[in-house]
Amino acid sequence: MAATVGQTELRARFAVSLSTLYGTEVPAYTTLVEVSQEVNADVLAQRDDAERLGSIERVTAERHGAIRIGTPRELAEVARIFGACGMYPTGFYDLREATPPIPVVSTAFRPVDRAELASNPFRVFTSILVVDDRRFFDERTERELREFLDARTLFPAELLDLADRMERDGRLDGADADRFLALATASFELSPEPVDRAWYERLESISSVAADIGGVSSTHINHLTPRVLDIDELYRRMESRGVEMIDRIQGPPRTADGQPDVLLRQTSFRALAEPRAFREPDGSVHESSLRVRFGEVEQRGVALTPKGREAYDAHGVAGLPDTEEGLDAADLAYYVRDGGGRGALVPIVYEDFLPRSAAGIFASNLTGEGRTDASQRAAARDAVWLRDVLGRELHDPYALYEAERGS
Ligand code: OOG
Ligand code: NI
Repeated sequence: MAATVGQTELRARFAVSLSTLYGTEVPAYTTLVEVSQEVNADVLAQRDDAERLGSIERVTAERHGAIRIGTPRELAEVARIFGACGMYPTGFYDLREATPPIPVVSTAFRPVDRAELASNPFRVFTSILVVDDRRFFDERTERELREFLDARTLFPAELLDLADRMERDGRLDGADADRFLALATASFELSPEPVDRAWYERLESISSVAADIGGVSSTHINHLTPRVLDIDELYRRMESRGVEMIDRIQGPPRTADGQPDVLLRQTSFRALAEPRAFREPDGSVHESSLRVRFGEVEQRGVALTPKGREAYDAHGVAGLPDTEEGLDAADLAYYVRDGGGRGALVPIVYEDFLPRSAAGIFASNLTGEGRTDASQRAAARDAVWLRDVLGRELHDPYALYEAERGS
């Protein structure tokens, strides 16, 4: 019998395949991965507790990607492709509430079981444009956006069929798995198709994220993010290699030695100018460039309970005790008791995203402030809307952490 491929292996290979693609498209990403691995090797050599928040195998393979899409149909298709890889929609983020506001709502596709996360935690932050939000788009722009988006096909039928078979059977034979990976990876490649300049610029004057989604006829990975065990050290080493980083690390500040890391810290290098073809109003095609895609890196800490998160949102880390025992005793962070005895605690790593940091990541790479009219009507979007569009369960991150803690 020919070897078959299961969902865990497919997910791991998908992460590698996208990483290889992105490295050829955005070479500075490869530098980021190399420097992350150097930092991780150094931390592993220096600190006994280096693997407390995940094995070095997990952390070395760990990536998250970000994609941006336009319609409910596209979102439902993406859910099938990621579903084939054992990645399920988790969490609802409304970036329209951010400063500056971004006309998208988002979820993250990721494994939800601890064993699957340990094998390969690949996750993809996925944003969908809210075309009917009048604060961004007037009636005419909404209509034109819908027309443009409805006319495009992001994912070939063959890919979606393979995805459905994988989800149904839990396995694909080797050749089908190869085909799935080739088609899925190609779907997220930057397209050489010329961009209609007038249309793109019209959207860009409203929001550069809207232009990145609705101004082009395909989707692409916006960034890919390795995980690092010391993000401050990573930041210094990237700058000393001459890679210009955004001016800060998003999320909680660095903690003192021995103090627990919480949630998620992230930083990125600035979007680079990439050559893109543009079609001018007179029909001629010219090579120009766009700054849209970048590289990001992250350091993960313990997941906070709703109560811990409330304290963090109100007062930052100053609102939290500075020991694991303190966090656990006040039920502010998630730990499981180590079966090995003596009541030792094992932290449950934060597997999700932070809307404020996400907004910062979006904002740091916008080409302009954009234009909104706060007096106009917002479009209703919430977790229930998202679940209905997905046609599948939308996982609640807190429920997953609670279940794992066994409380
Ligand atoms: C997504 C930004 C959010 C993160 O790590 O918080 C994100 C995007 O730029 O499309 O990836
Ligand atoms: Ni990201």
